[in-house]
Amino acid sequence: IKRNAEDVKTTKEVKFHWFPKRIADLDRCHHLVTKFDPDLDQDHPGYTDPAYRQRRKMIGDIAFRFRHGETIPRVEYTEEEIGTWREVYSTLRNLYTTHACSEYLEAFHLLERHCGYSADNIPQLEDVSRFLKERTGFQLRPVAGLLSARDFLASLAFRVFQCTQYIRHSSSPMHSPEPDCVHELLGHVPMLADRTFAQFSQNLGLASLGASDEDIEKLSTLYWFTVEYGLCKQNGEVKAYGAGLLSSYGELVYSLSDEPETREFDPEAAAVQPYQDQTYQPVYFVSESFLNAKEQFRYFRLGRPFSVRYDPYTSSIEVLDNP
Ligand code: HBI
Ligand code: FE
Repeated sequence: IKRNAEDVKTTKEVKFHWFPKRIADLDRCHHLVTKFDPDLDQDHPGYTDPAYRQRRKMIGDIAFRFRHGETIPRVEYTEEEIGTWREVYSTLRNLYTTHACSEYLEAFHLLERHCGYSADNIPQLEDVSRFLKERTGFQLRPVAGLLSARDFLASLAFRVFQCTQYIRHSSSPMHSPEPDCVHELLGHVPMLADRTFAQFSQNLGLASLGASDEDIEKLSTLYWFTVEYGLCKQNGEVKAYGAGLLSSYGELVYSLSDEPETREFDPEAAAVQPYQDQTYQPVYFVSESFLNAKEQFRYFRLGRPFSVRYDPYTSSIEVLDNP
């Protein structure tokens, strides 16, 4: 993305990008990436379906109009949309018992009990956001599509998860080239209800504030191999915790089979590992635990000339100079 001159501030002759300091500044972190947009990407399953594109615009408008602090408007999903959800939900649910980590399973059951998670209902973002806020302080805000890595990571620093509200095209229920509510609600949300995982996510976000483009690329890649495609050890078995796995039947089965290569998680290695957004990953990283991953990340070095601290009382960032 292009940024104009006023987005680049100078201190001590070091330039760094503008970044949000208060949680309401996230209203400015809305730069979308058009890579998988159904209006522009000819391979998108909804490209030739004007009704789908119209629906996407309607739901996208909720996100464009949304400002921090507002209630997230509810969407009345159509029978067709609920049908798509039902197909993915019922297929994946059977796999979770054997393939998902225990933290995921625990949260998933709570979401079924308290948050309208079921095969016949697409949960509302406002209800899920309230649930997360009570569990870990995370909250959701609606977003209209794939966000720039910089804006997406910045929101994590405030324990805000930018969440799509539309659903994938009904012609391809088991796959979507871009994030949609199936991916967010079944992949990300249960993990954000875990305290240690929530802290790890926020730490990735804090590290991204004001970072160089190169460091944003490293943090995104690290995010990719942990939050999206991470595996972990539990009672001598390997389980999935990555959202890209937990929202994809095919890759969830594949990642835990003996086919792919797996390596012990190491942040320095994961941050520079080439990744795949069109097909299954060539390699997966296995963490001992989230606590372990979080501790390892403390020693991850970036080129930023200052550090930041989050003040939870005011939901704002303090910048600390440390030469
Ligand atoms: N945007 N809406 C949305 N959802 C994501 O999960 C997401 C994103 N933008 C970037 C991103 N994820 C990551 O792949 C990293 O680049 C941070
Ligand atoms: Fe994701």
